[in-house]
Amino acid sequence: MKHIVIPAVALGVLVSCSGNKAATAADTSADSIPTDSILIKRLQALQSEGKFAFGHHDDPAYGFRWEYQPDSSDVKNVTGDYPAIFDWDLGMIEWKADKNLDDVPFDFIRNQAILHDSRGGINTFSWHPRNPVTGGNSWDVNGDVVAQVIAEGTPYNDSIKAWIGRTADFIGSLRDADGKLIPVVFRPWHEHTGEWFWWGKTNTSPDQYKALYQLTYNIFKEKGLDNVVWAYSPDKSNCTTYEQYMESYPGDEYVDIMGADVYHFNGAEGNDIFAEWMKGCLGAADRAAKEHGKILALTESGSEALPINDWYMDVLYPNIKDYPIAYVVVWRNSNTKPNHFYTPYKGHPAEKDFIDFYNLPQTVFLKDLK
Ligand code: BMA
Repeated sequence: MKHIVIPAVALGVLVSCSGNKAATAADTSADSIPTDSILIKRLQALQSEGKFAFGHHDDPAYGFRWEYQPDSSDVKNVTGDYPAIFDWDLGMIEWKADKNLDDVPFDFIRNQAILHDSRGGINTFSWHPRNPVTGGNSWDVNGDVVAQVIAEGTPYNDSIKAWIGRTADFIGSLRDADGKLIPVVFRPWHEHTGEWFWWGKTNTSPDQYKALYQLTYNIFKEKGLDNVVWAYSPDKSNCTTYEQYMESYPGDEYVDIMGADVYHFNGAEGNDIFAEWMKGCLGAADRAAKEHGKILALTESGSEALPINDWYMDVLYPNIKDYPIAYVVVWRNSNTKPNHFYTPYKGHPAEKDFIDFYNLPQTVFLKDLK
């Protein structure tokens, strides 16, 4: 067995990296331990063992030529195991929709997240909200949105507060069989160093971005949620130096994970450029994590359609093995968008490479977490 067992419950008394969340000496009963601290401790344990969890977006919802089949997963079909992490997106919860922006029902997400947690898995969440000013989607950069939504007392400020509140309410509905909140990672306002989202670089000043992130955190706290591990996740665009990485950092009080989103797109750029991007953005995240006492993670990565058959072993792994990341998440295997997949499915030529990656002593899938 290559796998080492890291039980969720046997990690002892917990102290998180955010000063505001540190458990007090008197705080030793299981019930008084904030559940975010339990997850923080598990992620730190992975890092200190030189291992990293593998995550996949929408893993059990759909994959190559299937959707919503019980117990199905392209990762499981290839390796016999689920990813350690199920990654999900909450886009459209702000509009009180039943399904998210990729048509995944929120009830399905809730049920699967709770199930995954009950068997020792971890859940992480991003959020692609609509543009509150224009009504367009996250990629609609019109409307000078962040400046407007953070202006106290304005209608847009009311809207964003309500939207964030709905996101918090969903995360607050993730409860185990005993009614206890399950811990999750949330990485709002991701890839802000890129220019494609309304909260992105050319549409938002660093101070405005920080205010938006802090507002989000404060609304979750006002609602009493103690199950959220907060990730900061710049994209590799405009993220080649530490200064760029930290430019819009909301502050130690608000962040637990220094993340980076670094894709290899379709692989056409070549391996050297991917290595450079990783060194720039993940390297900066690594320095930031060390200097600020935070967890390091590759919050999103992947090579769309895996044109390089040994991408996991020959491209991804060599570029992460020297960084103490707690986890890496790769994006979704769409059933409707041709060639939009990031893990091999059964029969794909990259299958063997992915099994080799699975068998590395450093990689952690669900069975390793039990
Ligand atoms: C992108 C693509 C889109 C999807 C979006 C939000 O990377 O996968 O198809 O709608 O993420 O999940």
